[in-house]
Amino acid sequence: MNRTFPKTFFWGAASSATQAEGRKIGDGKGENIWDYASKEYNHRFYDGVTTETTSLFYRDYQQDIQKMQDISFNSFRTSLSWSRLIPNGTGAVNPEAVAFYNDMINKLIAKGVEPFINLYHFDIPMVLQERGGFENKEVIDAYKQYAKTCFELFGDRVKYWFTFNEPMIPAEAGYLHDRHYPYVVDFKRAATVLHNIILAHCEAVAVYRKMNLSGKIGIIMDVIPVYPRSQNPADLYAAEMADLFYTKSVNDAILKGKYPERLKDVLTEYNQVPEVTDADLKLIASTSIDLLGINYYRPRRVKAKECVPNPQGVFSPEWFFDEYVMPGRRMNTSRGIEIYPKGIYDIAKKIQTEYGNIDWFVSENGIGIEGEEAFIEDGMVQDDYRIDFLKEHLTYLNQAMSEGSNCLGYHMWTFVDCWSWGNAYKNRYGFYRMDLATGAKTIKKSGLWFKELIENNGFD
Ligand code: BGP
Repeated sequence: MNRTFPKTFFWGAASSATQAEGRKIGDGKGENIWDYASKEYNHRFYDGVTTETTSLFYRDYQQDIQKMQDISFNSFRTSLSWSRLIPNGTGAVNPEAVAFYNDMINKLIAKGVEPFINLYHFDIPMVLQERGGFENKEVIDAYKQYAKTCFELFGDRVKYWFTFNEPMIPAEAGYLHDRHYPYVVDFKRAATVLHNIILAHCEAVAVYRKMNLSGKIGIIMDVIPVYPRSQNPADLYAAEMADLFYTKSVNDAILKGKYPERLKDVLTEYNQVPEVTDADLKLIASTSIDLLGINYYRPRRVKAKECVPNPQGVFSPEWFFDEYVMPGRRMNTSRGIEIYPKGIYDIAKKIQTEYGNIDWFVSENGIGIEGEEAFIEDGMVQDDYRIDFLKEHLTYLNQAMSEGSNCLGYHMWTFVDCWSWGNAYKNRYGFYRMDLATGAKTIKKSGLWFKELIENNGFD
């Protein structure tokens, strides 16, 4: 084997409740913003496909967990659905949800698949969104109670907990870029949501620490490494700003316990500082995590802003930089993003040099492809492009590890093709193909390759 990994390395895939579970009549699940928005704003969703069309994990989880064992996973990340567990956001717990998650966790452990459990994957209960969502500080308390309930119910068996998936996204996509419900476009409100999500993370970590459970707790971040077009000061400034707003803001708060001074300066200059109290800053400063998940899909190529933004318009990080597609780069045309395997190495190095070389793992990485049915031969998707994608990224990851990066595992997005927030089932990501008409789940060539990789703990 040219590339080998430590014996304890976690191999598996990631998924999330809303994207995979689906519902059953009478299962007691409450509505979350996606159930609501995909119905009420149906035109915004690809082909109008709602959260009702999923890969049916709620129904099939026992067979699905068997499938994980079939391809030798030793770990799997998914999220708990807040609106399934506590349908009104606060208060009574749904017994069917408790039974389901208990059995899911027990079955995973029985099959040798370590459950990595995330508490929140973009899916706030609708009743709490109606009370202002994460703009309202009371929701932090509701989240804290929800986290406590989860730790009490499952903390004896779950050893790897995550408070949020991609904390930036609900703020950015929901309050600035008009992609997620409630479709607001207002920087200060977005910053408030992000700040409150960070506080909710800190509160959940504090609850977990207080309970003296034996596991680890962390958070999952989306990191888009930024590359300037040139070393010219204007391009470098653009890159600095893109990184500051979209990555450093959250990373520093979570991993260094404070927001970057530079961010404060810029926001003060533009009168965009959200309300932040001394108690908030103290809480952030006193919180530390055990394990970091990193979702990596693409780089951000950045150049100096070409047009001066309208000062009357909505303030945005995009006032400071333009993104561009670098000529000659390999693109995933289904998603319109560059494929840049070295990005994973650059992230690992940054964690090593700037963030104390904390234990981390790749919590998502993958390639979404439109029209995968065209690659079916002999009943199997021949996804050699996915195998190449995996090999290239794992090669860079392996190199970073050989240089001292504390990476503990790799989870591909995703296990079975699942529903996506933006494109429903257009782009397929899974090791297993989901046939939406029949509900059949069939392994792809990449799934077989991954099994071999896990069994050899490496590849050539
Ligand atoms: C990540 C999300 C996942 C998943 C993935 C694929 O950012 O955490 O939930 O959706 O992106 O992206 P998309 O669904 O947009 O193709």
